[in-house]
Amino acid sequence: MIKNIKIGFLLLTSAVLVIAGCDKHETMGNSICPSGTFKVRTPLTTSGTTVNMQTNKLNLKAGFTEDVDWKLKITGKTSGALKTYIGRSDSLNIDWYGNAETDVFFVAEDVDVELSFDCLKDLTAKKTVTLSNKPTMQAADFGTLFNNFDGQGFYSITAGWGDAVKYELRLLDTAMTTGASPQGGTAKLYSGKVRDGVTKTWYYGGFSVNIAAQVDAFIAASGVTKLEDVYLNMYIKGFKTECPNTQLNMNFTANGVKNYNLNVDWDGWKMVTIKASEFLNLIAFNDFNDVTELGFGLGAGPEQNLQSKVIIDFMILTAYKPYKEIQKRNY
Ligand SMILES: [Ca+2]
Repeated sequence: MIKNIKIGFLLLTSAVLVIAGCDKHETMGNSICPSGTFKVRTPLTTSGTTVNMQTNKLNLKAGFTEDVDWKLKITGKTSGALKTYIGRSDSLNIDWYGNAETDVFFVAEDVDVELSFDCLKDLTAKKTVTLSNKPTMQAADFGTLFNNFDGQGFYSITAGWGDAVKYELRLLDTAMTTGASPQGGTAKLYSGKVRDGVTKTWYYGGFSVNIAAQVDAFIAASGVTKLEDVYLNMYIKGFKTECPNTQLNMNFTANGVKNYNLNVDWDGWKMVTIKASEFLNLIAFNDFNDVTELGFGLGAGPEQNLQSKVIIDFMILTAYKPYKEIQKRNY
């Protein structure tokens, strides 16, 4: 943590220096480029050439003879996922847990690790590391995962769905070869379509998932129970063009039910984050500890329709901040 603060301070310092360095007509203060005697004291090293990112982190180290502006870039050769660290110091020692700064996540793949310096292009160093498994420590570290539909997490439907006489209903795992979730692999499809093809409707059906164990795990890890500190994050794929007016209802059940209606008025994947306190209460409850179920309802809104469809993936609870903000941490 101290290291992160230090890196943050160094970044700020470098930003000021970079701004100062933009004036080409005058030299103000010290140059950001290292001196002529600058050398790489310890070349870039990785903690392994093959790392199981389900059980391990990747450590990256290098040392220099003086403070220098450096950039360390990790690129997934298959996924295209990216993580960048920048700093100004005379050494670096980074533990990477596999998180990405992009919407695309790292998978089991080779990654390029590239260390470069602003003023010294010829000193760029590159290593390739094989991730023998898709990184998963990030999920545990960043929040409590309900499910990614790829074998991690927990998802048990306790009740419901809809009227199969009136509606053609689908609730299934879908392994997507094209247009896959940013989180990858399999995702969960919910769709409903009126069978007579003409009678528009408000609602196709709903069901609940028992999340008592995840709520316990989340509270044990974060200590958070206030609804305003709890964030529900998930990737949702919208089909605005194919199924306009799709509405997804989400609800938390404790000793009452709180609802959130989301109009899925976009095409493609998007990460949606909703604070638990933004769920409206039918019967008030204020302690997240009491929550036992997460429900989903598939309906229409703001107008009735003939067909609704969403695909969801990577439902994760986070404390204090949305997942996207936490994901940017300097791990
Ligand atoms: Ca998935």
